[in-house]
Amino acid sequence: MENLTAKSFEIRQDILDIIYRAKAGHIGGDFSVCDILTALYYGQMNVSPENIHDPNRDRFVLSKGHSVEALYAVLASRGFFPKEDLKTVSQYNSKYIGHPNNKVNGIEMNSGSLGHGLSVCVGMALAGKMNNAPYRVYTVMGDGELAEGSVWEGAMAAGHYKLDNLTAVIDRNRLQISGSTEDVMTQDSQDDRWRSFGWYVLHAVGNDIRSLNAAFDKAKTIKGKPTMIIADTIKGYGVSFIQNSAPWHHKVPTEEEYKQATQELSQRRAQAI
Ligand SMILES: Cc1ncc(C[n+]2csc(CCOP(=O)(O)OP(=O)(O)O)c2C)c(N)n1
Ligand SMILES: [Mg+2]
Repeated sequence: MENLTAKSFEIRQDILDIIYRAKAGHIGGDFSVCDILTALYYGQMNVSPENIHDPNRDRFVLSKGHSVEALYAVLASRGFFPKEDLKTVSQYNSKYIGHPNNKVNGIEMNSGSLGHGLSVCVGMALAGKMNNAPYRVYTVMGDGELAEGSVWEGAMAAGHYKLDNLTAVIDRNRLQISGSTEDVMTQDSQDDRWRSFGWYVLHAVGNDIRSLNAAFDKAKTIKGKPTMIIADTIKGYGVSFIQNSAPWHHKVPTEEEYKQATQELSQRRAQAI
C-alpha cells in the first residue's frame, strides 16, 4: 500500500510534466482523481494491456473527461502504451488529445462533455447482465458534473435494473470550474439522493488508497444494487499551492511553479516509501 501511495506521487509528476509541456490541461481534477485511478488500475480492476480485447475484461469510463492527463499517466504507467507517448499530449496530429478518445489503447469511451459516462456504463453493465458476463463496470464523475440532468437518468436506470456489476465514484472535491460546488449547485445530501434511486452508498477518503480499496472491495460484495462511492477528495491534492484552489482547475504552472511542484511531489513520494 505504501508503494501505491508512492506510485500515485510518481504519476502526479507525470501529469505535471504533461501539462507543463503541453501548456494545457486540468491539473486540479487530475490530482484529485489520481488515487482513485491508481487504486482501480493497480489492483481493483481486471483490465491490463494483455486482456484489453477480452470481452470479459472490466470496463472503466472517465466521465469527468477533462481529467484525461491523469488517465493517460496511469495507463502509461501500467503499460497500455509507451510512456514516451506522453510527450505528444495535445500536440498537432497526436491521438493523445485533451479529452479521452477510444483510439488510445485502454480508453473505452470518448468523454469530456460532462454527464454522459454513467448512462453509457449503465448500458455496458446491463449488457453484461444480459450476457451473463463476469465483468464489472466503473466510472468516475465530478461533483460539479452532478448538475447534469442526464446523470440522474443513468442513476434511475441503474437502480431499476439492479446493476450490482456497476460501481460509480463521485470525486467529491467541492470545487468545480468557477468555484465552490455549493455556490453553483448544491451537492450535499448525495447519500439520500442515490439511495432513493436504489443505490448502495459508501464513503471513502478519496486521496487514500487504503480507504479506496476498502470501498471497492465492499462494492464487489453488494448484491441487487449498483454501488456509489462518495470519495472525499482535495482538488489539486499533493502540491501545496495547487490544492483547494478554483483557478488551478486548468491553470498551467510557470517555470518557478513547475520546479516547486516537482520538489514537493518528490518529498511526498519519499515520505510514502
Ligand atoms: C456538458 C459540459 N459542460 C461544461 C463543460 C466545461 N467544464 C469542464 S470541467 C468543468 C467543471 C467540472 O467540475 P467537476 O465535475 O467538479 O470536476 P473536477 O472538480 O473534478 O475537476 C466544466 C463546467 C463540459 N466539459 N461539459
Ligand atoms: Mg469537483
